[in-house]
Amino acid sequence: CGSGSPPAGSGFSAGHRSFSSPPASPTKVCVVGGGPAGFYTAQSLLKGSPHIQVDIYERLPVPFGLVRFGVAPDHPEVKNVINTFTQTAQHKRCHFLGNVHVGKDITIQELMQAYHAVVLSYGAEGNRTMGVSGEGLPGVYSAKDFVGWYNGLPCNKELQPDLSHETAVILGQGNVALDVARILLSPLDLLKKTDITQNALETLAASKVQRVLMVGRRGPLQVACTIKVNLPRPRKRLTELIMKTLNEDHRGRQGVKRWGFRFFRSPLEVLPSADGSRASGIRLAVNKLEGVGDAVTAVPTSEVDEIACGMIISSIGYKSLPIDPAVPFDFKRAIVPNNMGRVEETTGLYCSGWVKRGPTGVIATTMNDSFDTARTILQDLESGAINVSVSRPGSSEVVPLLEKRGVRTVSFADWEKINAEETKQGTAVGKPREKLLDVREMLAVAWT
Ligand SMILES: Cc1cc2nc3c(=O)[nH]c(=O)nc-3n(C[C@H](O)[C@H](O)[C@H](O)COP(=O)(O)OP(=O)(O)OC[C@H]3O[C@@H](n4cnc5c(N)ncnc54)[C@H](O)[C@@H]3O)c2cc1C
Ligand SMILES: NC(=O)c1ccc[n+]([C@@H]2O[C@H](COP(=O)([O-])OP(=O)(O)OC[C@H]3O[C@@H](n4cnc5c(N)ncnc54)[C@H](OP(=O)(O)O)[C@@H]3O)[C@@H](O)[C@H]2O)c1
Ligand SMILES: *[C@@H]1O[C@H](CO)[C@@H](O)[C@H](O)[C@H]1NC(C)=O
Ligand SMILES: *[C@@H]1O[C@H](CO)[C@@H](O)[C@H](O)[C@H]1NC(C)=O
Ligand SMILES: CC(=O)N[C@H]1CO[C@H](CO)[C@@H](O)[C@@H]1O
Repeated sequence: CGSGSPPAGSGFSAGHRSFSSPPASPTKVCVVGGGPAGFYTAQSLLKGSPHIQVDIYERLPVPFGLVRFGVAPDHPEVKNVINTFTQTAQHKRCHFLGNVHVGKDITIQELMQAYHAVVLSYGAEGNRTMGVSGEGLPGVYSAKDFVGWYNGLPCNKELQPDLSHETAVILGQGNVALDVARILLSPLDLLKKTDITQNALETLAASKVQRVLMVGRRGPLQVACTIKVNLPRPRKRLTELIMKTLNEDHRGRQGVKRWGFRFFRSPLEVLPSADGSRASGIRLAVNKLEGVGDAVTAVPTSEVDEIACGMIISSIGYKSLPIDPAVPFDFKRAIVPNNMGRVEETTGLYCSGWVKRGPTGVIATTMNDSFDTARTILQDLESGAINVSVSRPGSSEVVPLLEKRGVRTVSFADWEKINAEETKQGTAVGKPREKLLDVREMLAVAWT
């Protein structure tokens, strides 16, 4: 990832007749969200035209989205894309403005007035729900929260997952489910050299979880289908997981850790403990398959199955949420409805990444679709669909407006102070970084 090249510049840039009459003032583009989609869209726009300036607004004081808060700590090589994103952020026509919650601190309409074009790249911050009774019982977690917890997402730092029971059930068999299973079973010696949070390490050290079952509604042949973007890789990762858990001795932990799959099972009900205070198991419908190929669906039979467990992690997918009432939203598909990245019914508004296509796909998929959106924007600039003859103030209007509302932004240089602090704290304990978990603490470091 990260090595792909953006689309060639449109006629809007050098080499075309329009170059002789460039816009009087820079073309100002605003990107909402500092994850892979935001950075790849910015990168591609900057390369595509010398007249474009890009401001990236990010809710958190720290950039990179799921590369920081999603990608598993034991896969550091995946995070190398951060180098490319850093180059983009340091580009002279790019600015990062962290600590801005778009939709709350500033509306999309205000951004659209200040910029020639606005790109929504704010990802998928919700979780799909199972829609079964008992889902809200203590002991049931969404994979999104569990992942956020071990990766240091500020809003998940208080999760305190209860790992005092022997069996954990993960619902779903996607790559996130695999990540969670691996973190639950990996030897501590391996994890403690990663950027997993200290808090998660301590909780995992005291874990009694011995057995992790990954439950899927369809069969073994459909597992790969959910990740069909890249068939050999998930197969390889599955094999790696099997080898890892079978071959390693789990020093310092009781017994032998086991994991396994349960196929053809859909959640029916989370079973409460006798006193009703927490989850103690899950009741599953036994399914049969109908249809062919990718369209195979699971249909429940009258048969049911129960698994006793002390922990249930629902890993059935992330979900995008609406950002602002003024922006169209398709609640059924949970995306911003768009045509090649152009948000429906809203001139000047675009989208890329998970909020554009839904919460599936690896970083390379997100890179490709962000390049596609950038290409669409460059086309609209060239065709005049975006009117650049009026100059726009960009951040020179937005930043004072934010200040008036008591919101102070975090620049990329500010983030680099946080980065240096985290790296320093990590080095002291033999980790690549120790993440700051608290937004206030991040801000204090950023603004010293
Ligand atoms: C647990 C997990 C592990 C993964 N592991 C891998 C992996 O190993 N390899 C791989 O290739 N892919 C992996 N992926 C997939 C990859 O992370 C996604 O393809 C990619 O991150 C999607 O990019 P995005 O920019 O659309 O969303 P995100 O990465 O979620 O970025 C969205 C950004 O928008 C910000 N934001 C949200 N709301 C607002 C707002 N209102 N105002 C301002 N900013 C806002 C968020 O804080 C975030 O920084 C993983 C995904 C998950 C969930
Ligand atoms: N290392 C990596 O490359 C990596 C790591 C993590 C994530 N990612 C990527 O990030 C994306 C998100 O991952 P993900 O695991 O959240 O999503 P995913 O791959 O779409 O997997 C979701 C799982 O939930 C199941 N599911 C969905 N709705 C369900 C329901 N109502 N009841 C029961 N089961 C249900 C799906 O089953 P069905 O198949 O039957 O729909 C599937 O097993 C994926 O594209 C993934 O490849 C990549
Ligand atoms: C991204 O696009 C390139 C070029 O079109 C293609 O070769 C590659 O397979 C795509 N990758 C993904 C993950 O979609
Ligand atoms: C662009 O905006 C200017 C100023 O409002 C206006 O005069 C011009 O007609 C517009 N051009 C197009 C193509 O809409
Ligand atoms: C496990 C689970 O489904 N967790 C949460 C997912 O998101 C909804 C809100 O959208 C929460 O109510 C669930 O608790």
